[in-house]
Amino acid sequence: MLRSRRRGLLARTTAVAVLAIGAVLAITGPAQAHNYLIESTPEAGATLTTLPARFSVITNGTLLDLNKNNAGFALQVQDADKRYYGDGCVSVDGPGISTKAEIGAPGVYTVIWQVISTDGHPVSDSFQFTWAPADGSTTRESAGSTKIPDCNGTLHPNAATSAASPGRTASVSEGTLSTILWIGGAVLAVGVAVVVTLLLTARRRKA
Ligand SMILES: [Cu+2]
Repeated sequence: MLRSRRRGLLARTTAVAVLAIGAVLAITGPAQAHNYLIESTPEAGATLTTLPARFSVITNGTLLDLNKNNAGFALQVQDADKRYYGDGCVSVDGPGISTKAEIGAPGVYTVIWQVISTDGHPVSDSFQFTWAPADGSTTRESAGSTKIPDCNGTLHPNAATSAASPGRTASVSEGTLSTILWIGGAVLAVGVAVVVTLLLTARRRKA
């Protein structure tokens, strides 16, 4: 008798807690969305047969080019031997970034990109494509460089961590705040669940 009542109490507490945590998740969830890639030139995994004017990455939302100096943005093209192609200059336009297309010998290339999300947080990723010029022409081939392109000295790729640090700092503090809110919400939810269950039990005992 006592055991079954206790089991019922546990089941009710769990059910209420799960519902409450679900509600907390539903509220805090959307705040953590970041920009993600929806389209690129070339497409990830594609075989490129003619060189476009520009390489680009388009995300799902407006990018945050706060100082209009492209800080924190990058679009690098690298071959299998880790040589970079292009001048490293990046244009930020709404939800996307682009750079003048330059490439070397036919083969597999990696595009490395980084943007500042709508919410101020840096997001980066990479994808590969294959360069196989249709006519076998090598007239547009560039020699590439072992150094990260710095857009004619205007970027400081090796100091990228310091350039991106305002975003990173914001990311840490906002992340911590959101974690505190989340844990606070979960603790509150469990507390409410326990109180509600105890009240229900007490009422049933009286009756
Ligand atoms: Cu964020």
